[in-house]
Amino acid sequence: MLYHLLFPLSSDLNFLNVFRYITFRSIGATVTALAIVVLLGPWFIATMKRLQVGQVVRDDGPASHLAKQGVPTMGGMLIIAAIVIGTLLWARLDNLWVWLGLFITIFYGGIGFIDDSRKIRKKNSKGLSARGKLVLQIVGASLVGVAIFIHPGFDGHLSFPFFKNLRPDLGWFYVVFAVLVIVGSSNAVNLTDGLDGLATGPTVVCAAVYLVFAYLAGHVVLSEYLQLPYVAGSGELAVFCGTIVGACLGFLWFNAYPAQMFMGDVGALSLGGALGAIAIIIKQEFLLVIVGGIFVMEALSVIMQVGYFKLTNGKRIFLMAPFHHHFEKKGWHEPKVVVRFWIVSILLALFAIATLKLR
Ligand code: 57M
Repeated sequence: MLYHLLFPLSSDLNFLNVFRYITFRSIGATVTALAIVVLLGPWFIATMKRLQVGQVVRDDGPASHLAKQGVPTMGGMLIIAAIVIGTLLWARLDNLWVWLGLFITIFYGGIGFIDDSRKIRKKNSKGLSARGKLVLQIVGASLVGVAIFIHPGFDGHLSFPFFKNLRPDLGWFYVVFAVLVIVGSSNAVNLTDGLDGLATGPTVVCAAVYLVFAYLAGHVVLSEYLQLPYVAGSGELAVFCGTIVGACLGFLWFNAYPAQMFMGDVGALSLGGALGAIAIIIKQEFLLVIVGGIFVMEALSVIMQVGYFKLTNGKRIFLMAPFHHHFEKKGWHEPKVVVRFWIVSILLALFAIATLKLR
């Protein structure tokens, strides 16, 4: 909005020219989203406490988690508000990619909202059924996939880190692929969100890396130089990524151990969906496996554990899945598990950035 309001005045007021630059607006968006969450956080926590929107903790998990019963949850609503306000303020609003990012964030946030509120309102309710959740996630992701597919600039070629000349064309199957990436990413972040700051930290790292890649993918010269697929207009997604970085950093202020609030499914599903959609739009889907490696490992640990459990009639690979619980059960203190996972996440991000020069 600021771009549309202020940039046209730059012929008279030269300094307003700065609103032309994606870099400047991305920084503005990051700081705005961070400020919204940090400033409104105490009010939000107090309101959630007053409304008794507290976490219902399962009693079959690590014993230390029982103390988390009643911690205010659904902080994802604050994250989404910061992302939406930050994006509307700082991004160009004539950009389809920005609207798709906002759409998936709000749509998946809505799914999480229904799920969370059911769990909180009715004790012993498991929220939305797994199937119901999945169907809604597929509907939302399909709308994004179809919007990309019918866009005049659609290119169904995949791109891979390291193998820059390998570019198979998926054609219409790209829509199915988009659904797999968005739904998978959303659920993987959701599974990871089980310790204070565990999902928030790697989400900041992922969004920061995608901020850089979105900027490059939307830049004719730089994308060509780095042999990245050029996606016209995708640079604006850097602004959207900035709001995710800012909102999650702000949230971490309260979500760091010992957490004063959790994000709930409303936060985890929407952030994961947004990361998946960004990866699809800028055609860096496989990069998400590297930069979001923590989410991938968490999801794999569940698949392996459940598969092995069924095959062997009750034997386990990990002491408990998702595998952050495994380390807790081994006696690691919660912040130690979280910070070590962050370290791995940062290393993976550096590796992801290195793929720009490795081919
Ligand atoms: C949700 N939710 C947390 C919070 C957060 C298939 C199966 C493996 C699914 C999995 C599952 O349900 N995962 C998704 C994980 C929950 O957090 C809430 O949920 C939101 C995210 N969706 O924002 O609102 C609990 O996580 C802790 N937490 C923190 N700090 C945070 O910042 O400490 C969350 C955020 C909170 C809090 O304790 O209550 C969750 O873990 O429930 N299921 C599981 O994860 C279960 N695993 C399991 O059953 N494993 C089995 C195998 C055979 C499937 C096994 O290994 O034996 C565990 N979850 C829990 N207890 N709570 C098992 C025990």
